Amino acid sequence: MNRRHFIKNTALGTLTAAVGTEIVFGKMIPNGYSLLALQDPDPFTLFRKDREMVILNDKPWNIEAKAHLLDDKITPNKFMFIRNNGLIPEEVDVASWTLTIDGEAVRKPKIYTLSELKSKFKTYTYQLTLECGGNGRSEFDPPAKGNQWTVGAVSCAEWTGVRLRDVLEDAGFTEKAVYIGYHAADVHLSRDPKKETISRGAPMAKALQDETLLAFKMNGEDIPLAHGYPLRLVAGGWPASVSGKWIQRISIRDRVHDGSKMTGDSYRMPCNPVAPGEKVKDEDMCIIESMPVKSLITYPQSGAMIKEGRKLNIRGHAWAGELEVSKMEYSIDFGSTWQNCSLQKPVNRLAWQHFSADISFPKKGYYEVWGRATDSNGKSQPMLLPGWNPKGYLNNACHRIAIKVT
Ligand SMILES: Nc1nc2c(c(=O)[nH]1)N[C@H]1C(S)=C(S)[C@@H](COP(=O)(O)O)O[C@H]1N2
Ligand SMILES: [Mo]
Repeated sequence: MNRRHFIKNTALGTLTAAVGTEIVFGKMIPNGYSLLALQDPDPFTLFRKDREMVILNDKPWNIEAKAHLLDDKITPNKFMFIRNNGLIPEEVDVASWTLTIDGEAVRKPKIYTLSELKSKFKTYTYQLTLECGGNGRSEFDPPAKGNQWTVGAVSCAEWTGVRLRDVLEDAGFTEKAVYIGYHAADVHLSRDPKKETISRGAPMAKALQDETLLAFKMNGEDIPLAHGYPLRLVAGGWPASVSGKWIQRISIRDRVHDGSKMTGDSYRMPCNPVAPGEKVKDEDMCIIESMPVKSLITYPQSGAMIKEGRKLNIRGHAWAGELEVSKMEYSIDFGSTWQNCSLQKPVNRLAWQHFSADISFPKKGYYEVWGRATDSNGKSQPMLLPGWNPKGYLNNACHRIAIKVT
């Protein structure tokens, strides 16, 4: 056999260094072969995700759920989507982790250790809905660049932490305070330490809400690394990009925060509707704040079959950004007529609400069940698609499942 098919000594040296011990039959490694020890571990094991979760991207990691996986009232880690813009911090040292409060409008910059945060301030627990602004992007035409989320970039976990308000008030801020901006420990894809992956924020009014947390627990345990361990912002009801993970610093700004992904097309929508594909001027783009009303049928799974004469019990969740969902309906005739579902109140503000209904079908055949939520201002989900926008944000179209009555 031609020896060029085997790896060269220099390459073997590099591999040995990477593995950290002698590769005993290293000379026999076929050229181009990648050693198992140097491959990324499988993401389902690495992040403790269910194997039905869908990997949209591995650099950076972006993983979404399917509708039927989101059936739990409180989303467990294994079904929680991951949305990363950069690389997960590699070494998190909890003992030396600090949170700095600074910015133009802080009275006096202050640094807290994690244990100070936990002991100095009262702890609160809320269920909070986090939906990526790009959830549903895959349906827009012309298509928008970015992760092609279908319906699964939403979660409602139980978050425990201290109120951001209590920390900001402890540091103190002046009347100049307009906005907060976060700074996090994740690494830019280029690995350039001068580049910030994402640094977003929210107006003071949102930062000071009771439910805006600096969280250190998710569902009663340490936050999983991929979801922001050891400290993350959780601002329910707003695009989840406001909920910074791996938080190290929060700046109290005297202007609208201008960090990475606050400007241009990022998390911004045309202030007024535009035609599909139209170019939108920078000054005509507005920052996304409260997310629009939306719902998801989480049971049964699309494609389910039911015997003629039996009732189908459907269930799912509905949410409406800062608002409450006041009505949940379903249709089995492509939106011609609508019937009410029963709808629960949220356990706390900004938590999703659970709905259910028992559906009768008139005869054998193919049906679609469409779900439509209406918020407390009377706004309903659009049946098909909402307005096109350059980055494919805020697709809150009715969720639909296929049913066969046999
Ligand atoms: N530091 C940091 N925080 C971040 C992000 C990120 O890439 N880095 N992504 C944001 C976006 S766009 C979303 S949708 C949510 C996703 O949160 P999750 O991965 O815990 O579901 O985190 C937000 N916080
Ligand atoms: Mo996002």
